[in-house]
Amino acid sequence: MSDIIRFTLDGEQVEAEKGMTIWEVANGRGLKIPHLCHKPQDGYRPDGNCRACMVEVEGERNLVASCIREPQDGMVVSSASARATTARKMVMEMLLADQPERNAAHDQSSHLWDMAAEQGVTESRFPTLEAERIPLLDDSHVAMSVNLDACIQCGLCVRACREVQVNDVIGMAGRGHDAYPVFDFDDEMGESSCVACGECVQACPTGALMPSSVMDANQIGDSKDFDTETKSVCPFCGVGCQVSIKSKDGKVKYVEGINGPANEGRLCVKGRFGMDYIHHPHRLTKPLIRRDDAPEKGLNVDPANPWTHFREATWEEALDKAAHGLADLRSYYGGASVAGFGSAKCTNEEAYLFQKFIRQGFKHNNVDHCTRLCHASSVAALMENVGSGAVTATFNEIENADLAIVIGSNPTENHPVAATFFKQFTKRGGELIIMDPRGTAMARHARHMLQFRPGTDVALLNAIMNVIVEEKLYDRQYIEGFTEGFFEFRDHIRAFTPERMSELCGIGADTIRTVARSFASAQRAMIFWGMGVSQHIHGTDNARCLISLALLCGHVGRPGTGLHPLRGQNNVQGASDAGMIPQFMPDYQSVTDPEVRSLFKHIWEGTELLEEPGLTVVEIIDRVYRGDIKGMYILGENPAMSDPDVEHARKALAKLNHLVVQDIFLTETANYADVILPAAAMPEKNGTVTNTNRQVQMMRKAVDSPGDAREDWEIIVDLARRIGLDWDYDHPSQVFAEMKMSMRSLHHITWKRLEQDNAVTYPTFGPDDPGQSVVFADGFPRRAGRAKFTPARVTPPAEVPDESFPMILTTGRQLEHWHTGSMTRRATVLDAVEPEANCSLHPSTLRKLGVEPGGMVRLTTRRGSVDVMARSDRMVAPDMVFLPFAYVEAAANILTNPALDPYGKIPEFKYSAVRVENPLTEPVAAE
Ligand SMILES: Nc1nc2c(c(=O)[nH]1)N[C@H]1C(S)=C(S)[C@@H](COP(=O)(O)OP(=O)(O)OC[C@H]3O[C@@H](n4cnc5c(=O)[nH]c(N)nc54)[C@H](O)[C@@H]3O)O[C@H]1N2
Ligand SMILES: Nc1nc2c(c(=O)[nH]1)N[C@H]1C(S)=C(S)[C@@H](COP(=O)(O)OP(=O)(O)OC[C@H]3O[C@@H](n4cnc5c(=O)[nH]c(N)nc54)[C@H](O)[C@@H]3O)O[C@H]1N2
Ligand SMILES: [Mo]
Repeated sequence: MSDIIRFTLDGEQVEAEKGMTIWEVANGRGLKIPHLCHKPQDGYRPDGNCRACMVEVEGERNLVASCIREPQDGMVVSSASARATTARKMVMEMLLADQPERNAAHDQSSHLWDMAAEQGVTESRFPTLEAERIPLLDDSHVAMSVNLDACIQCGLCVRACREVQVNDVIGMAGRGHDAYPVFDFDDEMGESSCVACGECVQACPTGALMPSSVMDANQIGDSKDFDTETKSVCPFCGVGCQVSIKSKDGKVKYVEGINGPANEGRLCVKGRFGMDYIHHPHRLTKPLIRRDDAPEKGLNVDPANPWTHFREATWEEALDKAAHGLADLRSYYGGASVAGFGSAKCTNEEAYLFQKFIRQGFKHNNVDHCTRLCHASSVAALMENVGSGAVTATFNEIENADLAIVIGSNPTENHPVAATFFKQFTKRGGELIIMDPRGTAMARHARHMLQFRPGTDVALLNAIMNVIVEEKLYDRQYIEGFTEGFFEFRDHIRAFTPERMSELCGIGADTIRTVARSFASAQRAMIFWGMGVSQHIHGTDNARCLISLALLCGHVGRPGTGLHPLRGQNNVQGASDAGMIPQFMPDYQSVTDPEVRSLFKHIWEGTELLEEPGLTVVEIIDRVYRGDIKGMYILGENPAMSDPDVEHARKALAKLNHLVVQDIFLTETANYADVILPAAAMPEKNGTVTNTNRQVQMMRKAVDSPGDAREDWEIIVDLARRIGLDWDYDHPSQVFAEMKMSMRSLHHITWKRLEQDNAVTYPTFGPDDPGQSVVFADGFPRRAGRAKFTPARVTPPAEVPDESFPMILTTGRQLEHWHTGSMTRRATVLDAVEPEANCSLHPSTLRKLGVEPGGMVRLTTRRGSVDVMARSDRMVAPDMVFLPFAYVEAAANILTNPALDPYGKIPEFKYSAVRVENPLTEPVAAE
């Protein structure tokens, strides 16, 4: 049978591919058949329930819904017959009968009214709904307005919530004409378990669900009331969702997801409702210089009233002062007296310029950024054993997998859009295995939830691999063809029996065996991991285990298989690729390699580079503390909040002779600055960013930056000229062109191509290849093309609980807040949803403490103490406390341990010994 169907549509012979609907064929030919219950552009399958798209088929008594009907050979379809058009108009009129008056429509430009207008329908002849049946308006949610009087029961919101985002909050209640969407727990959205992804708002065709930001007091809004629409990339996490930013009069009005390769139209609460941080009155609008009569450095400066500490300056004066301060230190003490922290919140071009600024300007490699606190250990292990630090497969490849492990990662909060794909995978029958000391929202979707003891990843993973080796479940052919070091590894792993490891990690030997067998027998399996793996003094060992596990079973290099450390910041992959790391030049080319240095000497016009690798984030702060480093340039990072043992870091910052901070807000770090340079935020600038999937994407300016704030790259260039570098860039595209000279990953990726396609995955093999979502099918970028098994031993955390500090403190994140809170605590919706510093403890622990949920607890470690509100959470083990690090008033990093992993140089953010007290009574002992 042929896959092409030939039929007649409105008198013309047309062809359709098998599986297409009549509506799709018509739409492809430019015919406009109304449609309401499906959204082809966002990938919502048609439902056939709204009857707005009826057409006539010769020989059939009833009209058919063209959105679900597939044509057959020889069929004669008429979309424009009198019968079809009349019927469609009738449907439209019936729908409109129950709508609010046209001039009171909640969305003046709703898809429904557009569709009606296209058919010449402006009002309805049918009686309107009886007043008592009109559902109430619900403005209980800060971000979304619910006006069910405009609901046409199309069910798109339910599908958005259940099928696309898999949040399962919205359902339909009632029957027939009285069926309306309802929210779980309560009829009010604001009281439900809704996570405010807003997918339903984006899906709703009538204005029944709208972003509150476009509504007036009478619940009238207009989704087309904007003057520019900019396609860009979300500035928050490493998923790299493509967004359409609708703005009016220089302000963001609302944001929608568009069809990027990673997000396929979806967004989370931050991307959709969190962009207004850029309009906060605290934005830096003028360069600031510390006053000569300022109080001592580091006191809390009020961002709204910094005038006792800082004064405004012109750009000329501020740039001169910033640059000369650094250059003077260079001439008195040598280049190594100055170090730089760059930003993963800036573009690739800015990251490249920043590392070049330090390397060329100060002739050393003391340049690093937040990747050090993040996946440095994962990257160390990947470079060592796979030969490349990036993911081997995009997260979307989970579509092709039949099993996935998610370990030490909380994607529903931290990579929420990736999480939607993970949840969909389980709905299709995929086997999800979660390994995490804390229960996560994803656990509900998992086949196995291994809630093991924190810090015992090596024990657990080695036990799993022990089973695979002992039971010979490994993929011998793969191991022979693509790996090295197997025999040593096999001997090493023998000692780690499930029984012995079970005592350490707390997971039963049987469960370990079951999981090992499942992973080994899966056809295609992926491993995703996060900070729970990397942020330990044995983070590199943890990642080595995950790599070995995948190699053992050959789960790399094929569709639906792979290693995927979920990258954190929106551009941490790109910033690392661009060389903002002390041991690597762009594209992970080692500074110790003379050929690499000579390549850059050539590109950077004679610059001699130092072969000694530079210092990492925590090492730099230590040198500052000791007085060896006297000047710093900190771009878009907030170490006074994000570094471990932050009191120490703050003391260090206070000692600097000269600190230049370039940010969009007056951060805790800026409290220590001598000069503060106001930068444009991501939605205010142009450039490329690279997400966790290796997708290089075009970020575009949607609105002007406030006051005199300037794009980061321009500021870096101006500073470079002032420290004597002969730089000449007028546009980020020129920087991108220079990056291509040394970066193979950008082969076949041009600025022009990105402008056109918005995204290209690297590596790409040609101008028409969208890029490789899976790599290493034919071997690895290592010696002889082989990946390596590196055995890992069990190492205890640097600081274990004892009598004085009997519990375990773990730190991390929450859905609504971004890291140090500088952005999200200034985003209206996000701050309203999560306004107060909090920690989470098991209900039994709270009971012992005599603290009610919502009451205060005191957390004390060897480094400091904070008082913070406590929530009751059964997901947290009874001997643990979870504390997010977004809140300055209870800064988690006052408590954390700065001990480092020897390879990745990452601190142990995930494990400190802590004492938890009721500030009103005495300490509690551990279980
Ligand atoms: N909303 C939001 N999203 C974010 C961010 C944000 O600040 N806010 N930040 C972004 C960044 S930069 C990053 S790096 C990512 C981080 O994303 P994740 O890696 O998901 O971040 P965390 O919440 O720090 O920790 C993840 C998990 O590690 C677990 N864990 C703790 N100790 C251990 C252990 O010993 N072993 C194991 N296996 N697990 C453990 C915790 O219980 C937690 O579930 O998120 C990104 N996305
Ligand atoms: N206790 C604890 N500490 C941690 C972690 C943990 O899990 N627990 N996680 C660690 C991890 S994984 C990470 S990645 C780090 C993150 O640590 P940081 O990178 O220091 O944290 P952010 O708050 O993301 O800082 C970004 C800064 O950039 C600014 N910014 C935003 N956009 C722009 C822009 O366009 N231009 C400029 N110039 N500035 C901009 C913001 O205002 C903010 O001050 O924190 C680490 N610290
Ligand atoms: Mo991170």
